[in-house]
Amino acid sequence: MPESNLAERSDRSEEQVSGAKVIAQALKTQNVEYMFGVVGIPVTEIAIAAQELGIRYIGMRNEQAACYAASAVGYLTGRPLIVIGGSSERNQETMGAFQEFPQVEACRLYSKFSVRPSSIEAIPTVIEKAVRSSIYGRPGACYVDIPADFVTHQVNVNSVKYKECCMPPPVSMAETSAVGMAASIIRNAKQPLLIIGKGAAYAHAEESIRKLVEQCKLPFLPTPMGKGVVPDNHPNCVSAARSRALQFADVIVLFGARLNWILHFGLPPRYRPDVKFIQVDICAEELGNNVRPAVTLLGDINAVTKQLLEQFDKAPWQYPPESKWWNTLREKMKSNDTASKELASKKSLPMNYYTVFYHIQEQLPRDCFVVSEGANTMDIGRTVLQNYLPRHRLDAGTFGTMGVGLGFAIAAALVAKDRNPGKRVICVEGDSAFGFSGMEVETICRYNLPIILLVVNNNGIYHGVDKDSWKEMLKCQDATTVAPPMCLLPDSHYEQVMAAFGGKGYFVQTPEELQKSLRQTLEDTTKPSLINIMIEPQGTRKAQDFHWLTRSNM
Ligand SMILES: Cc1ncc(C[n+]2csc(CCOP(=O)(O)OP(=O)(O)O)c2C)c(N)n1
Ligand SMILES: [Mg+2]
Repeated sequence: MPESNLAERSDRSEEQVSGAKVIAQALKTQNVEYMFGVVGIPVTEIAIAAQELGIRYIGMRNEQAACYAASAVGYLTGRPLIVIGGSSERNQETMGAFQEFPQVEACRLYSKFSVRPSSIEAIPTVIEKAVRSSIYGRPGACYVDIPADFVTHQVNVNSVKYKECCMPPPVSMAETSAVGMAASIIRNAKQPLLIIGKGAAYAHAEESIRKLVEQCKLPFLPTPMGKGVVPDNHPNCVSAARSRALQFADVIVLFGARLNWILHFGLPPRYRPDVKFIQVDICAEELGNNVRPAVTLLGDINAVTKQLLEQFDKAPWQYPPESKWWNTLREKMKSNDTASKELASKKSLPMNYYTVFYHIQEQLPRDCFVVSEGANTMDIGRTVLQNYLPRHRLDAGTFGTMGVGLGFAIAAALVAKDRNPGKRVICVEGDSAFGFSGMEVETICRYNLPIILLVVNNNGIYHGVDKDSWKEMLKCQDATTVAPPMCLLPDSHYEQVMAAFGGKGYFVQTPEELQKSLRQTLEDTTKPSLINIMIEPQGTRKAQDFHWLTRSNM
């Protein structure tokens, strides 16, 4: 609160302020810019109070989508998620109050800090701690519980003390001896590989990692959300030979990438049993998971990469660009590229995934945000759609949670509007994935965010059936007994959902229709649009070296 206001108020000690206003002011003091939610008793007043203070309030259609949107804003701006939940009045607790539930306990499992302030006066301290906890160390969500009576009750303005905005997270660096050891292991590697994870993107380590890649001429592989930290079209990017690179690398440096299922736990047969991992991570508890690392570098990923660079500045070294390893990787990339291009060039209808993504990639603006979810849609799309900038890809990530796409797209569109006007948001959705948060199309239209939604429609989850087979199936028996669980209603007109709220909808079946509608949507920067792209219901991805890459989608 500005000093002058405080001075003015100190001599009017009877002035009262509601809990809702205290919450809003505490959030504002912590530099919170965006609030996403669904209002109802008792939280409506909090949203209104926040708007009065200039916090942007975005009303969503579902709290899940609101959380997804807020978490994506957090990822894009470095200010993770604070969840504020309204709970029942304290004096009705244990009596079976309206929506009574042990919310603080329930959220404790899923958040870094979960608490109910002890009084309205305690709210600013608790909110400062929630914001600080969410951004210090490994970032993560925090929960603040607000009983209904806190929202409306009034307290004396002078009894509330606002806490200054917390300081930015301190930057930690790795032990010097460990950095020296890591550099020496890299220098002695025969088949080195860098893996760039989401942590590197979050840490804004793009400049230093790119310098390391280029100075030492090392091959690198991004994880799904690490895409763009170094551009996908960089000559040292070996994404197109991913399995090969993982399988035969003898030294792997992980920059903010966990050895979880996405990286096949770091275990054979996907890796050499004797591979040496160098783990760079901000979270100590992550170090040593699944595999015993050769060296661990605990600290801020950008700062630690700079420490590594110092080693290579002191004693310059580069990995020979004409090594056998580089040649193996290049050969594999070439053959995989050829296989994808062959699939993409197929003229048969309905289209396949590769044809669709090839045409999207052709027109994708280089600086756009790409949001994606689905199974095949997301996995295949990721291999074809390129990212050239860090923090410009948002997908279902570690948890593979369907339903995140529209919230993420809304977040990216808001951040783009405020910080990078003109940048487009392309949201590539499987038809099933789209359904999880489909009503957020109304939110997109209400705030007139010019998002381009692309629904890759194969009539189902992983695959479906065509219209005729569907009809045939229903002739014999009830759908609940015969319809394959993966099937959704064939040929659904998802574009009409967009049209229903005033956006532009397209239904496309051919490459020409897809090209044309994409061109039109990209030209129109004033409106949201949805292109419903029909593809073959039984189409799958090209053959994989390892089956459980696809099995993990289940
Ligand atoms: C919240 C949630 N529920 C269910 C699943 C299981 N699941 C994985 S992918 C997927 C949808 C895949 O279908 P679609 O989005 O149409 O993509 P496709 O593979 O058909 O291209 C589902 C339901 C999940 N990952 N998350
Ligand atoms: Mg599908």
